[in-house]
Amino acid sequence: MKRLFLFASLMLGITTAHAEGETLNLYNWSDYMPERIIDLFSRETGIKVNYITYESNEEMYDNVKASNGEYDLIVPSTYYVSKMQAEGLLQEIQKTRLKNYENLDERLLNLPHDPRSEYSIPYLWGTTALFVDNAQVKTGKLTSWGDLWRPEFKGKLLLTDDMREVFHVALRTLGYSGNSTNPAEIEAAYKRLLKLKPSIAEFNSEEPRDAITEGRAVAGMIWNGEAHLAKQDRFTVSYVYPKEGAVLWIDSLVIPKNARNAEAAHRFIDYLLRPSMSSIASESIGYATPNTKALKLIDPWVRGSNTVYPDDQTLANAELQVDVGEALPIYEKYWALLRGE
Ligand code: N2P
Repeated sequence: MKRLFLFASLMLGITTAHAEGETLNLYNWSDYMPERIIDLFSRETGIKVNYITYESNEEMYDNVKASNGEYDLIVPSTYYVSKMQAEGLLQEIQKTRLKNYENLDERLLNLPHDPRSEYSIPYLWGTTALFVDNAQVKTGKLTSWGDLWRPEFKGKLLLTDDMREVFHVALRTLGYSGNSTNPAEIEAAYKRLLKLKPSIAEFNSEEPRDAITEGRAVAGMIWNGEAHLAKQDRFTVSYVYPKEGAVLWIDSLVIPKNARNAEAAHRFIDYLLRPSMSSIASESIGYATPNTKALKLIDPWVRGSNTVYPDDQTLANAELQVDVGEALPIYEKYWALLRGE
């Protein structure tokens, strides 16, 4: 027994030595990859993971575009997968290297942003909807995005620091698509947002749940995973799907064309596709996994949560984000004006 143990640790030593010095530069949203997964991966492969964060697709895109191979793996939303692919910024994923690819739910593959799933592997998906701290808002329920414009919220709202999402909300209250490419509609949304401005306590995509748990905001818009975690700290918080429909998004793993360590990126993707790892991700950060086998391992308390795994009707009423193509500079212009830049 003792011998076997010695042998096993020698083997482990050899494996570690093999990849010693290797690094995977993971460029990802904040709070979007549990440390436990990174630790387990590094222990098994000897590859060190350098976790660098961004707070928005736009920030990530600018940095990847200007990069010189510094990023091996990134996690854009649908509309940046298609944009970056069209601009030649991504490399094809070698699916033959992914033993666990078959665990993925087919409904999240071959979607319009990557019609043959050649460049992206879904990591997590989720929603952006309303939250309210019922202990502090006593004037009736919040049921629609439009309720955020109530005068009582002056200086008390949290919004994600996310251009497309914030415009999505305003566009929906006007009855337009959250993916509008019509300049007049985008301008109307901007004017509507100007009216909301006095109510905005903060735009926060770094640690949005802190604004809730520390009492800086009493209502607003937030990602479902952040709401799931905030609710555990502050029981009076609820996550509400607005009647105009939630924002629906999918974030995927992609490898930049100029990545220095595409080999390690593939290994990490395959590692994440293991049901045991995918379920850790969903459970600990409160977003939904696209991994069918992982679903079965998830704590029923999380699996059964309508915040983390929205019901079919909520999903049918939500709108998936897509690329707005040439309308993007129009959004950017109004976003800068809104933010006072
Ligand atoms: C979590 C990031 C959520 C990603 N911090 C939203 N698409």
